[in-house]
Amino acid sequence: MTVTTGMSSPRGVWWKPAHRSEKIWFAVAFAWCMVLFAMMPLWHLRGGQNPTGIRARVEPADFRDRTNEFIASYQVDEIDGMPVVEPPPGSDVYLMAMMWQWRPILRLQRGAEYTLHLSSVDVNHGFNLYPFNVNFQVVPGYDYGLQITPTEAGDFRIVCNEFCGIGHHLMVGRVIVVDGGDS
Ligand SMILES: [Cu+2]
Repeated sequence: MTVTTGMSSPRGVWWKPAHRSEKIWFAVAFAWCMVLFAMMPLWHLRGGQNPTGIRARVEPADFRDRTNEFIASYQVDEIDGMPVVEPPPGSDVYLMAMMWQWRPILRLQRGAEYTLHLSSVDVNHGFNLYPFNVNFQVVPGYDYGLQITPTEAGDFRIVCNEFCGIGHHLMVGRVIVVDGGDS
C-alpha cells in the first residue's frame, strides 16, 4: 500500500477538464454572485429602507427636555398617567424611548406631514409600529427626524423590538391617528 502525501502527486489520471454541465453550473453560480453583489449598493440607494430626514447628535438629557417641552405645549389629554399630545400638522413631534415606555401618546392627523423625532434616553430600543412593517432602531445619543405622513386612521401600538431589559415586553406605546377635521 502506497501512502500519498501532499509532497507527491496522486497516482493515475486525477485531473480532467470540467464537464460541460459543470461549466454551465459554474457560469450560472458566478453570474448569480455578481447579481447579489450588485444588489448591495443598488438596494442601499433604491430600497426605500433608508431613514428620511435628518440625523443629529443629541444629549439624552436634552432630548428629554425637548420631549417635555413638546408635551407641555400640545398636551390634550391623559390616559393612565401618560400624556396624550396632539401637535399641529407640519410640526416637530417628539417620541422618547426609555425603559420601559414610549413617551408620550401621540395623536396625529391622517394625511398630515410631521417630523417625528425619535431617540432613547437610556439603552437601544426598537421602534416597531404594529401592525405595519415599520421598524427603526432607536439609539441613545442620536436624534432621528423622520418625515412621516400617517395614511390610515386608527389606534396603533408601538412595540419595542429590541430587547431592553426585564420590562421589555411591557414597553408598548400608542399612536392614535384621527381623520383630519374640516380643514
Ligand atoms: Cu425597549
